[in-house]
Amino acid sequence: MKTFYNPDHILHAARQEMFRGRMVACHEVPARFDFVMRELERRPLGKVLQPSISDIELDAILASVHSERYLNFLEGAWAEWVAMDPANVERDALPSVWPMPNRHGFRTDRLPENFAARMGAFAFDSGCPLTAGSWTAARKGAACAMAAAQDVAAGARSAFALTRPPGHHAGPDFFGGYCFLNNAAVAAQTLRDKGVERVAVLDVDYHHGNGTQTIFYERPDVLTISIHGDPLTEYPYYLGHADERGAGAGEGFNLNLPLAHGTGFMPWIRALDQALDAVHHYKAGALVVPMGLDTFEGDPISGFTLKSGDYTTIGRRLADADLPTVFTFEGGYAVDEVGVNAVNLLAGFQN
Ligand code: Q9C
Ligand code: ZN
Repeated sequence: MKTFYNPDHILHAARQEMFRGRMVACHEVPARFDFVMRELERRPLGKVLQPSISDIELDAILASVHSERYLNFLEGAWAEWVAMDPANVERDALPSVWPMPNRHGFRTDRLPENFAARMGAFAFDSGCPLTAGSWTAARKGAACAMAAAQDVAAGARSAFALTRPPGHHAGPDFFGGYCFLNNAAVAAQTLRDKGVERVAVLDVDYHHGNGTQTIFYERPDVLTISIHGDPLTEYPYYLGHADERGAGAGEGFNLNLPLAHGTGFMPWIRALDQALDAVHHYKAGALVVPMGLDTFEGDPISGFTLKSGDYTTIGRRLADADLPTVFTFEGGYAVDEVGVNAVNLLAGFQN
């Protein structure tokens, strides 16, 4: 399989994230990308190349998965942050105030003019710093996802979009969980636009794919499935329960498989088989796998206990679905091992 990589990922390098009243070092660091790249050089899967996607194509696909006002906000956010206080060039931007539902709903129909207040309206946590280069890095990453999907739509068995920041927590009009633009949704929508009638997204990141679920929640043409830590105890907490099944025309086309903190490989792979049954039953024409490696036993912020060798098995099992498949790079914060685990999964798929 080809790997479409984002050389501009490095433009997104935040320093600290808010965690329980303190600023702590970011988990989502540029070295994650380097470890995957190095492992791909050691165990090649195919060509490694940059995407060639025009700005027009990219704008069109982004507009079909995110709202216009959200994209406008992200594009201008850094300039606004610095305009608010010139000293802000030294600090990453984080939200500090959020809308809460009241008797009028959320009233985000009338966005505040104040930048900090507007930022809170588009964010769901304070652990996702926005830097001077976040927009460009995320945008170029979305181009990788689009290129990978185009390659698969043109007949490739599989393709890998290697980029950061990750994407699966980004919704139609919100960022959070280290994600700004939803790369997996971009891949799924690209496959739809290229004529694949039914696309399945099977999210294997430790955290529920709340962004992807929200983007496709009312649509029957994209089946969204997520295997993740139970939101009762695990991030992102407010979405990802088993009773979320889709709505309207999308009813029955979202499947959540939450598993308890501490879950090991045997129950995890049973959930994967259940997910693959749903993909088969849906008669999907293509598969998108938001590939998080934070299910690993050594992950510093997650709670499953998968081992490096398990990722090879997962890759094989995914290949058994016998569908054209796009992989996007999502979480995985045991930095030294993330390359081996990612390439184990991809090689397991390919071999
Ligand atoms: N101190 C992805 O895996 N923070 N996002 C948890 C850690 C949020 C994970 C608290 C985790 C987001 C793409
Ligand atoms: Zn994750």
